[in-house]
Amino acid sequence: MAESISIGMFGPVAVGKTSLTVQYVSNTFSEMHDPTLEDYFETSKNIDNKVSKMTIYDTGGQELAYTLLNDTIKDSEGFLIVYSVTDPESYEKVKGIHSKIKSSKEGLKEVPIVLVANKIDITRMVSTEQGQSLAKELGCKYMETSAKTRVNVEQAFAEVVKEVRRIRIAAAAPSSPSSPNPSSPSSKGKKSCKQQ
Ligand SMILES: Nc1nc2c(ncn2[C@@H]2O[C@H](COP(=O)(O)OP(=O)(O)O)[C@@H](O)[C@H]2O)c(=O)[nH]1
Ligand SMILES: [Mg+2]
Repeated sequence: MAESISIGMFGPVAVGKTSLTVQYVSNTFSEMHDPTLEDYFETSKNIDNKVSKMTIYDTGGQELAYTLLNDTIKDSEGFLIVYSVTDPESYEKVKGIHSKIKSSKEGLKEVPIVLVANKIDITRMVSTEQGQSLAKELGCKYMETSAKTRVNVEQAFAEVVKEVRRIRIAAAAPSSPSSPNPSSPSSKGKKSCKQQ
């Protein structure tokens, strides 16, 4: 039976959120940029031999319109936080976006989040090491992509689906043997989204 997963695309403006989504869903790329475009996309993908019916919410140019972002955060189970390796300012904004998502999902032990460094087909101003260390600090998976050449686009979305699955299983079996503390299900403390 197919599973349903909703994914939110977050990140500053012009980093490639729409391009990654459109490349993933329709195998196309456009040089055109409409910063206000806001939409959701539906697709079915086979990931690790299991079909996932995905709804992908693409956030637009309303970086500061937090009520709108809040609604999308609530509707999403997994998240891609995207920055551009050509734009150090976008890298600097990741932490704020991450904490916004985490605080909206405060009741959850873990949140499936993948940090995505996009536009690796052009000259870099943010290194792989910077990306990896930020992902480690935030407790997220890390992927480097190009929405233009399709490098790692499938993999980035597959990674968040795998995180959603892992965390669903962990939440359904709170007292599994891998859990070091049997009383942990009742603890309401905030945890990082993924222990590396
Ligand atoms: N070279 C290159 N350009 C990209 C890439 N991803 C997006 N772009 C371009 O960057 C601009 C902004 O992309 P868009 O997807 O609209 O960004 P958004 O505001 O985050 O949704 C557009 O002109 C895209 O064509 C990429 O991986 N490589
Ligand atoms: Mg967009």
